[in-house]
Amino acid sequence: MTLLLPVLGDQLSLSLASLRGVNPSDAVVLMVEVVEEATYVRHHVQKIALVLSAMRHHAVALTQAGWRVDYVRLTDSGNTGSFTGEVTRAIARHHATALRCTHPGEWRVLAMMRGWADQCGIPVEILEDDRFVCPLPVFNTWAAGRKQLRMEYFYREMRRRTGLLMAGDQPVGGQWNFDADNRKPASGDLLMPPLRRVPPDAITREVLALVAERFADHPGTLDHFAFPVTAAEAESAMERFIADALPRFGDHQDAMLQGQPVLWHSLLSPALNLGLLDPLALCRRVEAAYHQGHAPLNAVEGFIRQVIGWREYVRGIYWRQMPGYERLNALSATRALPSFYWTANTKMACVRDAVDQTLKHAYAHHIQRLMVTGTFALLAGINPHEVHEWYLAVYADAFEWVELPNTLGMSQFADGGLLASKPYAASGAYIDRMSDYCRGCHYRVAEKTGPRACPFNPLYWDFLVRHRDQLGKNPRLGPVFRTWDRMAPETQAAYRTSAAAVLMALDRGEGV
Ligand code: FAD
Ligand code: DLZ
Ligand code: SF4
Repeated sequence: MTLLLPVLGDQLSLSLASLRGVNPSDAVVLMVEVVEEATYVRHHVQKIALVLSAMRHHAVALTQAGWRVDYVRLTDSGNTGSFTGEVTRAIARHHATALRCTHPGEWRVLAMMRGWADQCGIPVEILEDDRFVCPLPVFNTWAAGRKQLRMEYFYREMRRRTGLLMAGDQPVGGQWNFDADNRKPASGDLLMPPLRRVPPDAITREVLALVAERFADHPGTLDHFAFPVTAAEAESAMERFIADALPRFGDHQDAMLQGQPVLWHSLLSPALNLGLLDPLALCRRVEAAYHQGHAPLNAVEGFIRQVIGWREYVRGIYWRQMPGYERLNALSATRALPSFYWTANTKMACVRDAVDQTLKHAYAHHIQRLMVTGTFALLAGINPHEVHEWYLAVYADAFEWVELPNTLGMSQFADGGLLASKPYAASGAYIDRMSDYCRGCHYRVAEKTGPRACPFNPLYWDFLVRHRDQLGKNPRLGPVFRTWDRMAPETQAAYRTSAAAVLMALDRGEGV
């Protein structure tokens, strides 16, 4: 009997469910580099390099742990280019009698796996991916019968479930959430934490050369590649984050500064999503930093909430709502994604900086994704499916289970409010408050209308008025619509004319 154990590019954990309890002498681990996974959306070159390099390092680690690993490289002759093609070839190569898989991170791949039994004629077992804190049945039980699925209540369940920052059945510090302390802007004269870069080793350098050659027409540059590609490197990146940045993570979580891509963020999402870092172990380490007096509660609680709250919650939403979720477009947004999302060629300093660093680093922090590129797309009525494909392509940490609910639900309100209680719409004043972008911008954030007005300003009002039928009854937006109603008709008309000029420029491909 030979058991074939496919391990996908984001299943790089030695304790993966499908490997546990298996005798290595009865099994072959299959890892495949396939062109379909790099091209089903045009992934950023650094993302492809990250996955392939981490896979090659993981194959070494598995071999050292006693596993027989069949590793198919992108360049191997006969490589069919798809998971199904490579699984079929491997079954024949090893005379495999059964397949044992761990639940993948994408509906598309789950559908593929479910087809393998019929296509290949051997039994396929798909085990729950227990690298997450919340098993999917637990999420579904929590969600069942609730009208609104709000993250905050789910998060409290996860605090109780894990015991993180709990004193008995009460939250440490007497509050579940310290976000009110976490909205401070930052200034360039603050001492920044040092950049946590990992220099590429020989395996990564070989992959970088391969990706440069094979995927030259994909977005992004490879020059700044510096992601951890092994569990040991991820652990050391975690320790450096805790030492240097965690204490101020909370204070400046929403801040943005020109030319500063990371600030006090952890940059750990790629390692977490590939499986190089365990989310619960990371949170326990961060909690220990609080108990040791190294980091304040607002920082530690804020960080833990992102990981056991948001990260687990969006995964639950994804699997509960798929496959239909991907096609939702509650606001009927149809405009094409502007070309500057791929080039950074825009006069809007905020969008230019966010896209430019995305192309250079395959990374932008949450507020840049949500309130700069995301809010602009929302206000401009960009087709949410195109927005989704952009986020899935350009970020090193983008896997559909986490990217789709964040983009389609949180950022674009395309699920009509299942995930967010109101759209993340904002005028330029928000970006001005939280960043230094506006100082260096062609546009003037204080101008509300006219050719030099910050485009976010007229688009904000135009968006709300365009969607008044759907949003007018939202209690959180009542005061905003009342402000609009109190405006003089000429002011309202000026907003709408300025917004129309921006939208027309987008439609004509003239850029903004
Ligand atoms: P930190 O700010 O240091 O946060 C710590 C960790 O918390 C992150 O590493 C991440 O694992 C988790 N986290 C924080 N916010 C979220 C969130 N909203 N959802 C899930 N996990 C969260 N995150 C991804 O991992 N992959 C994606 O493809 C992705 N796409 C996004 C698309 C949009 C439109 C938006 C608004 C957010 C998206 N996020 C995504 C969430 C968040 O922006 C990133 O997790 C975060 O920026 C990663 O950087 P970091 O590791 O420095 O995070
Ligand atoms: C993203 C990605 C890329 C670029 N390449 C591969 C690959 O060659 N082999 C592989 O096993 N996985 C790759 N991945 C990750 C998969 O796309 C990911 O496992 C699925 O989308 C499920 O989340
Ligand atoms: Fe962005 Fe408007 Fe500020 Fe320019 S003025 S940086 S477009 S918010």
